[in-house]
Amino acid sequence: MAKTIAKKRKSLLKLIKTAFSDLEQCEKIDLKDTYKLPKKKIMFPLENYPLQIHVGLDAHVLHLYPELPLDEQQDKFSEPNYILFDPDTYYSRISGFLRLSDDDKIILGSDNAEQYAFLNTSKKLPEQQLSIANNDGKLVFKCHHPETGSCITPLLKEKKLNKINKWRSEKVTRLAKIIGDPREILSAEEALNLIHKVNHIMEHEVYREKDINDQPGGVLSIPDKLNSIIIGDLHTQLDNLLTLLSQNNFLSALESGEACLIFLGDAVHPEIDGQYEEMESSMNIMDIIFKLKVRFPEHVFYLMGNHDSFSEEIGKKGVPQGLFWEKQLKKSRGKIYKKEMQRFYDNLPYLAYSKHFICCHAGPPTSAVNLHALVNIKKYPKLIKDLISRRLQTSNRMSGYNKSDIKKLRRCLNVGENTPFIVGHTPMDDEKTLWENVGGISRHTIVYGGNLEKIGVMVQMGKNMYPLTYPVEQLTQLVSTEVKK
Ligand SMILES: [Mn+2]
Repeated sequence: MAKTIAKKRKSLLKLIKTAFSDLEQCEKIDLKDTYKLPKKKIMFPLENYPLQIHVGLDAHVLHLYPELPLDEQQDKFSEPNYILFDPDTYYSRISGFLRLSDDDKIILGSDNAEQYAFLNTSKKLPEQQLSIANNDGKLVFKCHHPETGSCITPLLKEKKLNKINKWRSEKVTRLAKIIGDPREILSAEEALNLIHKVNHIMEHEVYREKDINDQPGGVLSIPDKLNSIIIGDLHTQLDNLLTLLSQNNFLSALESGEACLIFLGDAVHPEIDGQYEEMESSMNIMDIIFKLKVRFPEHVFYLMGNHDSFSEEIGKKGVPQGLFWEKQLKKSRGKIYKKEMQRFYDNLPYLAYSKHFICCHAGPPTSAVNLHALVNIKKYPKLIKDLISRRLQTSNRMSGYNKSDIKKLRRCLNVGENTPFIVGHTPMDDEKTLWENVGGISRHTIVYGGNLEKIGVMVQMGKNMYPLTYPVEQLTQLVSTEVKK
């Protein structure tokens, strides 16, 4: 293994030297390995090696890594991706990055607010300083202003080469300690114990005002400073959830109490053709979410979705999934467990918000509303229906919600008029997992967690919410293997 790496390194150096033989070498840094980019385009067939990039006059350091699956057995992702990030923040707090997918181009410059937030680049950069394109796995660099300078350096030391996946593997180990073997189905007794603990927490869940009957109310008022991570309908895709927890500093931020996970409901009931009746995966994912809730009672929240129910009306293509769900729970875990699940549903919040976002499963209320009614939502069946089932208004669906409903909700919650409104429930296509400004409504975002290829989430960093997307990996398998070690 070490030999192959050494060999690869050698051939890479050779490659770089060929590719950059006509380049002026950057004089500031290690002359052997660092190249100052000229104005003309440079093509660079980077394989599995990361690069360090110095951008602009202040030589701000960025890292460009190939995005590789954690499991070495798994093939590379279908398309060669790279991620660009600031190594100073990337490993230590929840932070953004830019993905350079095939045929993508990133232009580093002063023209993009998200770039400052993600990469901490200087605001003094020219509008366009450096562009990096991914052309079928080959990187094309173009430095638009050689006078302000950009350099690249290959990161060939083994420690750097494997840094991301080593860092992620440590999280898999921690995750395994928290959730145990995700492939192991709990016994009826263990499951009952677990849901008892969860329901005990739910009776006095933090950040929830009680309703007039002294029951947990419909609203979670999340502290502004807690970095919220908002996850759309998982529909039993456990790999998606575990992939997410192995990424960024999400797990560390949960452990340190700086972040919280907010599930937008509908973690149950597969959405895959031919699997609508299968209910074991629903039990399994709820068990995992329950384990997270017990481990992080004040930092994991689950909002009510329309599938979180035993109703005969809930289903997909004629399969009454609500009824199948009820039957499965009674059969595998007994009547008491089923009752406890109903109690869990009865105690769920419907909406979460802070100064920086509002979220719920489906849509905003479509009629007059106030905070008191939202807290006492159980008295208002129409309000419940709006929040967990209503979809966006279209020409074929006039009964849907619209821009003014979102506006009213912001006003009712006394938050700024540009506060992001984030929902799940209505994936817009099979390709993506996160859609912004849906229906032409600014800061109206839909997130969906059940896509088989990728998982997108809305993540709070400071005062803003940002979309981040990750390729789904077989983390259930990896965590399971880790437990058995
Ligand atoms: Mn739904």
